[in-house]
Amino acid sequence: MDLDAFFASVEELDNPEWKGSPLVVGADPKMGLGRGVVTTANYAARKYGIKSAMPISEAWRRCPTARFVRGHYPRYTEKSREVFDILQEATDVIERAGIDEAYLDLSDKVDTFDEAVNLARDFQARIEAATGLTASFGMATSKTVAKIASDYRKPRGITAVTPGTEATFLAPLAARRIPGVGPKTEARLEELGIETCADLAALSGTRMGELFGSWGPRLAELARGIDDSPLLVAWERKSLGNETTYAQDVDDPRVWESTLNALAEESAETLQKEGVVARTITIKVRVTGFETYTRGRSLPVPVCEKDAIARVALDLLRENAPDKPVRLLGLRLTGLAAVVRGQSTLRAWPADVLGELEPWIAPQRRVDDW
Ligand code: TTP
Ligand code: MG
Repeated sequence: MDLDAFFASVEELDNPEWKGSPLVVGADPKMGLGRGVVTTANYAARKYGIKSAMPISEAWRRCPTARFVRGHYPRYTEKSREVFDILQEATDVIERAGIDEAYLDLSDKVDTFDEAVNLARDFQARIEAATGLTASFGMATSKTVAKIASDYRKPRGITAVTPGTEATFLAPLAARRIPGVGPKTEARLEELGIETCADLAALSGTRMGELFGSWGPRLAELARGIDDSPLLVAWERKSLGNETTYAQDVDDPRVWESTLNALAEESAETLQKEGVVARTITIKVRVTGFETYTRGRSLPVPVCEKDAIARVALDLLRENAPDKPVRLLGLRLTGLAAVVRGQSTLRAWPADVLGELEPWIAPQRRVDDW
């Protein structure tokens, strides 16, 4: 499930007189001189080619008469929760994949794809009646294909990709639609003249490895609709982590780094023992004089490997390098999810994919509930 033009739809809901005319949620366009980007746009604004992540100045040039509004995030969170409550009534095997998207495992609820389509219609009606928002659904045998299918006929779309037809469904679609393909891979695809999933699927695993490194063979499988990644459902614990206090304040960055590495290793061990993955990584730094700050980053793909956790932690530390000796370093993981019905073990995502998927999540924010 993925909600249609989510933030813009909430704005229309709260301001019914805006409905149907172009609406852009994002930075202030300042008559075309504004900086910042489009967060999302309603479907009327998309007719002008306005889309998420486009510079706000370009959106303004494309449609100066559009209504431009700043986002109201607490309200979006509230509406998101209302939608998830409805989905939760039907199944508890549900992965919350973002503020407006979720994966539901319906294997125990339906026997055929026809029944799944009926269930999706039912969900759509209940969501719209209860929240005033519209949603699109994709049904398939895997998360990747279901996600692409949910986007296939928006808004209010329902698309079922029956077993065995995955590769045929994907074949004509743009390769960049594959979840995990970010700006870096997209540029590489363009360079190589690869446009569709069929183009990608035609390449051998070996060739894909040569072209895209460790992510290549996986990308080729995804392009054929092969994906055994399991659902990740919320875990009972909210966070885990640990911290180290130095006997004497330390001003050597190499020591800080080895501390964070050790903390990452401990956390990774716990995660793996419990079969859990984490989406958000936060570091805590206390410098001489007890001044303390935390910095966190959310990843688009939850992780459980030591290297991935350490890499984010070290990046956060380097970007916020302490200017005084350090008394304490901590590492905390939140957004914890358990792997359901292990169809497979979790795949280790290559570091370049983790890095490249990051952009739209605000790269830095304070995490207050350490
Ligand atoms: P999406 O589901 O990608 O977009 P959408 O719901 O607005 O439109 P669609 O009908 O195509 O699904 O993202 C959900 C919300 O997340 C979106 O309303 C705004 C926010 N968002 C960002 O903040 N930055 C981004 O780059 C994107 C793509 C979305
Ligand atoms: Mg959406």
